[in-house]
Amino acid sequence: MALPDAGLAPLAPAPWVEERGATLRITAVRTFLTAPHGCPHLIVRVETDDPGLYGLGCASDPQRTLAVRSVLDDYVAPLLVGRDPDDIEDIHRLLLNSAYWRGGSITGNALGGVDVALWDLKAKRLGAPLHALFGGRVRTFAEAYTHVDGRDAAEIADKVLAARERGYRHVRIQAAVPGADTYGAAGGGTADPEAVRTRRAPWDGAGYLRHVPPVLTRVRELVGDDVELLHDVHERLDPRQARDFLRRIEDAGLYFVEDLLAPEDAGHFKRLHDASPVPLAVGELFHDPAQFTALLAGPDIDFARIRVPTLGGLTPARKIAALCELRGVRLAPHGPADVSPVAQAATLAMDISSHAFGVQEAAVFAPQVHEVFPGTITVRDGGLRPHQTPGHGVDFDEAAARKYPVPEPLAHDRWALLRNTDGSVQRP
Ligand code: GCO
Ligand code: MG
Repeated sequence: MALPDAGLAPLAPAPWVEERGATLRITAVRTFLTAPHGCPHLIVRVETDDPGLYGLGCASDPQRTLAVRSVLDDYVAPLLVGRDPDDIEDIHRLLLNSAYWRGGSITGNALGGVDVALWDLKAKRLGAPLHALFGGRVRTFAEAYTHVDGRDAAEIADKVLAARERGYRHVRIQAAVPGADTYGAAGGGTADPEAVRTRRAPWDGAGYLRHVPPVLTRVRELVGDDVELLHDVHERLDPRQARDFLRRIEDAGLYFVEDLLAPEDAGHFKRLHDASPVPLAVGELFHDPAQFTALLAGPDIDFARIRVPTLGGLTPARKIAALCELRGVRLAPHGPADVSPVAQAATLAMDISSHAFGVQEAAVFAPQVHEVFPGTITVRDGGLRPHQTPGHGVDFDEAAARKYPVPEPLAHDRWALLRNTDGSVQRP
């Protein structure tokens, strides 16, 4: 698709463009697909008429990668070429409105990729690390958490203690339910890779309620109190089961339990939050800031699991972070391997400059990811530390990226195959 010539007036010029006269102009919005560790990443590069000055963002949605790329290539890029990259707030709202029917994760990730790239560009232009534009640091590092899972409490506890040895003070623990598909744990308790790939094991909600709480409690007994334990329910319980689960896990002393309910059942959080001392975290599935503001009014949650690309970038994410600070809710941004090192560094700029920050989910990236994304930030002593270089500090090596094409078929059935024991489909 041919982009408008940079010399052309932008399709949607800002009314103040004449006042300001000649400034930096966006000459191209380019997208790149790469999968250095198997998970598809969609990277956005906003280029300008200052050679060598560009911004990088991440629009990675492993479930709808090509749709997000089309939004960027076919709809967003033509609206941005010729515009001044400085007008981040104006561009964010203009792009949101340009779709008319606003919102959704595909639009969110597309706008998120552009938004992070524009913030990166602005910081580079000013010669400052990105967090300096957000009011500067309020902490030395951002506490990070890692994932462990296992088939029984002893195996999980050993992995928690090993993670503690590596410096982590926060560890997410997932327990396999024998014979059932369990999120984040060893393939539903089966060693059969084909059974894991085809998700032959069903989700068994009653079995999860019986099996997992005593395992979580036993892990706490085995590892002691010198480590924070987290658990992700992954939106698989209904409100009645969720109430029961909270009661059963009280003695595990969890730092938070995540996605206890699906976004569709978020109206039940208030009752659960009022009835239980167990801290609640939710939000990786939220693509509209209004989903957070509804829960922050109470507040009916304890942690906001913001996924910066999906929410539309740092512009909306930082507004939710500010509201969290004012409402006494903590940030626990999403950051597994489907969030690229570009998005992780951008999220870290928010974490390090927000008083609301609590803990950052931190993927452990394979060496080939570092090759594609020079400057990838890794966890050290249980925390993440931002670069002091201009921008978010992570670059993108196009040649290296081409070595890791996205595997076909891109449409995958990972979440479509999951069913309950009665054969009905189950949420991911
Ligand atoms: C988490 C998330 C992920 C999601 C993944 C979907 O808490 O890290 O639940 O594991 O499953 O991001 O693409
Ligand atoms: Mg999760």
